[in-house]
Amino acid sequence: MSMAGVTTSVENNILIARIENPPVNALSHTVRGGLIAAVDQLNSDETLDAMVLAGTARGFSAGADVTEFGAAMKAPKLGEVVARLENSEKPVVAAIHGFALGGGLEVALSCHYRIADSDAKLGLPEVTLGILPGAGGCVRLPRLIGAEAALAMITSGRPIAAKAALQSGLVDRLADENVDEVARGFAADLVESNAGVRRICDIDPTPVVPEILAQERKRLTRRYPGQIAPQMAVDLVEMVLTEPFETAIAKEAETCKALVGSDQSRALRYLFAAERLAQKPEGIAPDTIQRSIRRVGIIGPGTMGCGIAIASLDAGFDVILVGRSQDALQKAEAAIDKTYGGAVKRGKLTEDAVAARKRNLTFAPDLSTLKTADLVIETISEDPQAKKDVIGAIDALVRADTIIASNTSFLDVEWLADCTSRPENFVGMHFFNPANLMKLVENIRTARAAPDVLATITGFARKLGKLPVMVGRSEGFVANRMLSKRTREALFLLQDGATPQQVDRVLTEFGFPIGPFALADMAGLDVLAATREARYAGMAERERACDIIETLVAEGRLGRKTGAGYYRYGDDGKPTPDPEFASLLAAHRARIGATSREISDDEVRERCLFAMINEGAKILEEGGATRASDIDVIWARGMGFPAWRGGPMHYADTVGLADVLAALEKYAGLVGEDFFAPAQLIKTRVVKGEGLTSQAPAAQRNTKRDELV
Ligand code: T1G
Repeated sequence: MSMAGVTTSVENNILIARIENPPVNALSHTVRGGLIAAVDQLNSDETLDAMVLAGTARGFSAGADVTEFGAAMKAPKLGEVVARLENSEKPVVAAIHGFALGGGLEVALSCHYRIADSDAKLGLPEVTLGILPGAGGCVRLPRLIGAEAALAMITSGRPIAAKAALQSGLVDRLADENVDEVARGFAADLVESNAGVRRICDIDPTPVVPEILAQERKRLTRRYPGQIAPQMAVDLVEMVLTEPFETAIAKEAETCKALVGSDQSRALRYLFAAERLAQKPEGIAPDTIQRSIRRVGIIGPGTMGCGIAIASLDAGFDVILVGRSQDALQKAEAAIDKTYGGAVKRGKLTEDAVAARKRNLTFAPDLSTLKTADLVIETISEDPQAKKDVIGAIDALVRADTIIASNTSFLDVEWLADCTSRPENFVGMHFFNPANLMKLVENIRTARAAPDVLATITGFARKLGKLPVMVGRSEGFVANRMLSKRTREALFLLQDGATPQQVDRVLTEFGFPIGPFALADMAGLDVLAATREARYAGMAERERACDIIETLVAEGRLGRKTGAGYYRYGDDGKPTPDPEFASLLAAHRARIGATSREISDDEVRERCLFAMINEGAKILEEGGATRASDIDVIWARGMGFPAWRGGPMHYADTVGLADVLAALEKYAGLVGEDFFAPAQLIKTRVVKGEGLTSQAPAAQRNTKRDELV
């Protein structure tokens, strides 16, 4: 028998119900209906003794259907489905392969037994969407595996491996192959031994000492500052330990429902969709056939080149790393060995795995070895002429269909494409340092690049485990271009009367993991001074005169590495305010004739963030990004913008774009037209009553109408 979303068949008196809702078996309305029908069939047909509930294709189930979140959930709701499964009179065995996530795991928890494929992942990722499990996960999991282990899963949102699930008691048995078969055998044994049902609702929760919950609250405040869902998870689990099962289930559903309507959840759900949309760059058909990439050439064995080499080796590619001298190549090899050595020490990789990767790596002192490369990434220093020469030389050497990518951070990609005879096969791939760890990659679409080349670099970056976002031609692309505006304002604020500690505090309170000045000290002020020098020609007068970095470098204060920069660093490596810096700043103010005034925290926040938002809007209107949501993915997933605020563009809409515009106009008067003249796009959208992330009128966008369980 088949019901849309769940199919059933019978084998030896055992009902096999299969969730079938590609791609990830989300628990949409039809699946929920199908699950109820399956339980009804099991309990009404006397010839049936037990049921195996399995998934299909990629996994068991990825949970509630996030595309249904905007509307009231149609009956049967998920809460009803899991109650019906748990209350079945005949045993139900979940056969989990691939993944059981969120509502998917809650369905499995309502089954009486759980068998998992040894490669399966089980988790409650709701917190990453700003909500909490709302169909019994917070109530059943602590009863089954204890409050502490349950809290760890609920508050981190991270799935656990099947083996760990077995150890904690979350699953009853692992299957090395064919989990459905094993589950069927398990069900047959249950019937044979008359074992009957075993419901989690009948387990009495084990109390937990209050200190553990208090410690957990403190840890979560530090780990997820500003986020409400993780804190509420502790309250929920505490409640679950004392309240009767049914009351706990009702309170859990209420909490989840309230969170779905929160701004934080809306922002995180927006990002979930934005991240996936970013993988489908505009103008490239999803079925575009990608070119085959096997061998990757990397030119420039510096930090960036080595990082990209490691990422490529880790993903199983052959890598040819080209450097100009043996000395440079030896240094590169030492750096790569050091990274891999660290991974072995931490137990992340075995010696054998490292040896296998190194076998795929060739160090080459000249370009000729690149003839066989399918993709060549150039990572030499940002010297325009040197880049031009190297790219021209690669072009003359490699196959006609080989893709050439430049890792430039701010050079004009069209000008670089002109150095080749293959502009259709030339793109930018902007990795971030350290490239083996940082997930974000800005792929740069050149005007003449072929669609299959763009599809290929998207696919290649994904294979490296990166999050690629396609951006357009624009100086500094999206991340660095917007960051430079925040840096500029942070420095202007120092001239106007703020301190590094105030600016850093305001931005970390906003949710950034680190403030701009502590970050600058970490990056090295000499490095930032060099970037400033490169940008000097394009700077306004006030920016040129704001030479605080140069003063610090001249004083030998290069940041953390010299023990002083904007802050002073003791042996513990912690930044502390430094009176010497305060005198340097006072001298700087006196020299340029700046008058210092009291700066409010609101002004710090608005100037730093609105300068970025304004730049983001300019990037959009110039085609440097095709979607506001792509900019948000870059910032929230790659640049530390608090994800629960959705990214800068989404945040502007939350504040209200008209208010952002009014503030920009105010600061244009206060700081200067050069710096705060509002982007035309913002003005137009405000006139139309639209936001940056959506064409829909603000009132329509902000309706609160979500129901889930
Ligand atoms: N609902 C609807 N669509 C989903 C979905 C979901 N839960 N999960 C994924 N998709 C779509 C996704 O948008 C994409 O679509 C395609 O599936 C492939 O996904 C009551 C409240 C399962 C590990 O948070 O973690 O249950 O872009 O590109 O990298 O307590 O998707 O192709 O059109 O991500 O292989 C909790 C979220 C829900 C799980 C697969 N569940 N999903 O990763 O592919 S809340 C989650 C994932 C809940 C209950 C509550 C991953 C994955 P498109 P993908 P992937």
